[in-house]
Amino acid sequence: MQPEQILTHPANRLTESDRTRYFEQGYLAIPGAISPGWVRRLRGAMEEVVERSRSCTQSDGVFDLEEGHSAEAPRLHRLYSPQDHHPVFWEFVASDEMTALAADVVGPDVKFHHAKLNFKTGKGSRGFKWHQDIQSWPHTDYSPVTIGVYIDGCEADQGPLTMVPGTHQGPLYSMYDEAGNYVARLRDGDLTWMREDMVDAPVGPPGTVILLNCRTIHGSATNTSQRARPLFLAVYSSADAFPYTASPIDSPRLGEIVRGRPARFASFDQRPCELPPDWSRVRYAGPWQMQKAEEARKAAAG
Ligand SMILES: O=C(O)CCC(=O)C(=O)O
Repeated sequence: MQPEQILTHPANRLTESDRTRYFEQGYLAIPGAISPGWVRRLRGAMEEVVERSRSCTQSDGVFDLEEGHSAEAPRLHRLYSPQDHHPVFWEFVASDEMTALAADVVGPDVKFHHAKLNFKTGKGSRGFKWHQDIQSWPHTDYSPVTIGVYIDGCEADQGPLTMVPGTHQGPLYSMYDEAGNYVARLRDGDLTWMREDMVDAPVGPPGTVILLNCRTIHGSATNTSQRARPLFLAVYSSADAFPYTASPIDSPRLGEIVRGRPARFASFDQRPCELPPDWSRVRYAGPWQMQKAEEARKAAAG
């Protein structure tokens, strides 16, 4: 569904000015938007999955392990598809708490695509280079939104999400390097126009939400603090937007309607989107492995 049509439906949770800001900036931060009850449940589920990661010795399709991970002191980059590994996460994805927010920016009929839980354990956990999301999972329109929830809150030294306002209206850049490797980040040469004072890095207490449009340029810095920065991320679209490539992160829940009704017609936005590798044939390695592979290629090239 296109923004003009979405805005004809009354908002559920956001004020009209917040909605306008989302469509103007390409993101919106809402400090403490998620209720303390849900934050407590998410934290409990997260602690359970971290316990499970203690027996994990190498990254697999479930956990992406950070350097130095051990049974005694788990260090995790990410839990893939948390909604398939703990019932509380699916309950949350499909809850009114989340889908009412999603509906405010994608329209009344809401479809789930995928989710992940990024941990950024602290004491130097890597950040994310500048990227746009939609090139990794193209859809027939640009309604997809990622709803990020800072379970324990986020402060400036914990590597918050950083966004460049208005970039959802600009071009989609390549996520391949000059040699044709998919690197899930934008090329430095495409970003020479970017200045530090253009970047926004909202922070907030536990339950703070970031609504992020799929075209917006964003990234995040290293978590230099001693504290983990768990960020639960769930991707939704309008029910009438359809992915046309395999998803990098698969789930039996992909495509489930979590609010409203399924579509009878698809929505199309003609603006082009670069295609990712065919994720049904090429395993999606995640941004950290891609970064390491890129560093190794650079080192080998001298
Ligand atoms: O966890 C982060 O800091 C960034 C997450 C992100 O940009 C992504 O998963 O696409």
